Amino acid sequence: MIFVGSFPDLAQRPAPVLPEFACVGRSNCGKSSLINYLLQRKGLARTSGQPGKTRLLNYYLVDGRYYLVDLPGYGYARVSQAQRRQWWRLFERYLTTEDRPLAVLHLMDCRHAPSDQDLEVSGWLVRSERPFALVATKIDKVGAPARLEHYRRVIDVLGLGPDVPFLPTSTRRKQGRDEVLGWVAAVLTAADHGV
Ligand SMILES: Nc1nc2c(ncn2[C@@H]2O[C@H](COP(=O)(O)OP(=O)(O)OP(=O)(O)O)[C@@H](O)[C@H]2O)c(=O)[nH]1
Ligand SMILES: [Mg+2]
Repeated sequence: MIFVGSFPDLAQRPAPVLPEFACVGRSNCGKSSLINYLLQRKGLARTSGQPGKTRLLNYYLVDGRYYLVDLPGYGYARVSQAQRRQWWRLFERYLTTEDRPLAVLHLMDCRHAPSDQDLEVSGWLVRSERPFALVATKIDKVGAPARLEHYRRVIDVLGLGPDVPFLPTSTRRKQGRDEVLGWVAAVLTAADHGV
């Protein structure tokens, strides 16, 4: 794994063009933590108890084959309106423009019901026909008996069908890594075979 760099906008993304797996989700939902966990490199992607930590598009090259991309979270109240609007536009363009091979990990903190922005992002993903998976984060924060109910609420509010992979994770308890990497591998294999 190589950290390729941080880029303020889409025009400056790195060459070569390789498949990108973007971690998207609300501010503080655990995107950077998931990337560290997937790459088994503590502290590589910057994480924080304070929302708004990730401010650029951060690219990590994995096995020389694909990029994991850490994006700023949406819905962070403590940056200016103008900054939030700028990120949201960047984000929409990134998810809806067809200029690069892109698959998306849409992360949701499993404790919370999806927000309006989560719904909007989910709608973009469905319409884009790109491969995407829903990743439930921080499952250690919900007791096992209540988990299924939380999962069901997220899936129902987003209105997703059974064809969308649902991947529960906990970076704290180290759960879900094999499932997420398995999905990434399956998407890469399908792309290799032109599926
Ligand atoms: N209990 C628990 N806490 C987690 C888990 N994953 C992340 N966190 C915590 O959640 C907080 C936010 O994590 P980040 O990875 O920085 O979240 P982010 O989505 O990258 O946040 P922004 O970059 O600010 O949008 C940190 O305090 C993490 O330690 C998890 O699986 N379990
Ligand atoms: Mg982050």
